[in-house]
Amino acid sequence: NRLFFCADLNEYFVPRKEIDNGKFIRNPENPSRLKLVLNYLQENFQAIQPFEFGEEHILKVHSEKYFNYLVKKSQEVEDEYLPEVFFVDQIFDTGTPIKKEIFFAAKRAVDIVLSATKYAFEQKVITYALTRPPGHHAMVNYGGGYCYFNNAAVAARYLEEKGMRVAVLDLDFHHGNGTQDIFYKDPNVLYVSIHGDPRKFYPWFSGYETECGEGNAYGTNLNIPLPENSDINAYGEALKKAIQKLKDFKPDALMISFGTDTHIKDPVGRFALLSEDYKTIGSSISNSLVIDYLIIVHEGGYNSRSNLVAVKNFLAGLLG
Ligand code: SP5
Ligand code: ZN
Repeated sequence: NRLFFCADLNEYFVPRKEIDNGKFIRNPENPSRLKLVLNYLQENFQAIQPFEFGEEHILKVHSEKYFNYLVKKSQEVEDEYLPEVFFVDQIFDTGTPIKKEIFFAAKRAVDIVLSATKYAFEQKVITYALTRPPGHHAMVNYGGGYCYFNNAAVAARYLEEKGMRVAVLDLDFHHGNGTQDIFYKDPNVLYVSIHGDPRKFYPWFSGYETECGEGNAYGTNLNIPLPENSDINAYGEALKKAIQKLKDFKPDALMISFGTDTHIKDPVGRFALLSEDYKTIGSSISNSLVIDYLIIVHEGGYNSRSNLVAVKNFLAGLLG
């Protein structure tokens, strides 16, 4: 088998509530959403043992100010703290509460993705990192969108420091504003994202097609927003553009930020991808790109059945 996985669902970390549309709702980012995927990976592929990495890896993408905020606030908090003033608290929404366990869980999620990345690099195999909390909304200075540390970005920087050109393809329903923020001025890391149009969907303040990168990194950021209810026809067209951009960049390593909240049955995302479409997506990627190192990082996806079937079909398409 060409695929190995590294997983930890951090089951002790369960955010309870968030504010959606002015009302308290149950926070959908919980461990049970990924349990079927974990079983599937365990039954079909070999596991990689996770290592503990130093905090310095996290500090290569996040500011000390934000890192220290998380440490301090998680030590002080009782129960669950929702940010009171966004951007004064180093958190920008109510999906991202602070609990005692959060620093440990967020650090562990980074370690899972770094372990999968190191293994892919050393063994030249494809690896899947299944963990939570997810990462792609976490910015240099702020957490948000259920994300505390940007798992994929820490791993992308780890590869970058080994001298590689790295591309991040973000297939979560939501724009990965955090990953974009972290690499916006970095010409060695390409960020490409297909997502719900931010004029209508979270994260609202970024994900527009006019955001292309800055300075000598201009052209290394590509946003492809799509309207509500986009199906595989629209999605396939977007994926073609994304793949062409990746080809032109010629990366040594590719990280896929894989969210299954693009599935029609996902309760948070608003696309209309069907289960079998994920095979098409997986095979389009592997048929058109030759890349030495490939790491898939799980992001969003809030229906445990669609998480399972999307991952299963995506890997079936990808591995051929
Ligand atoms: C990692 C990730 O997928 N984060 C997504 C964060 C989205 N948070 C805002 C969601 C608000 C959408 N409300 C949908 C109505 C469900 N009742
Ligand atoms: Zn998402």
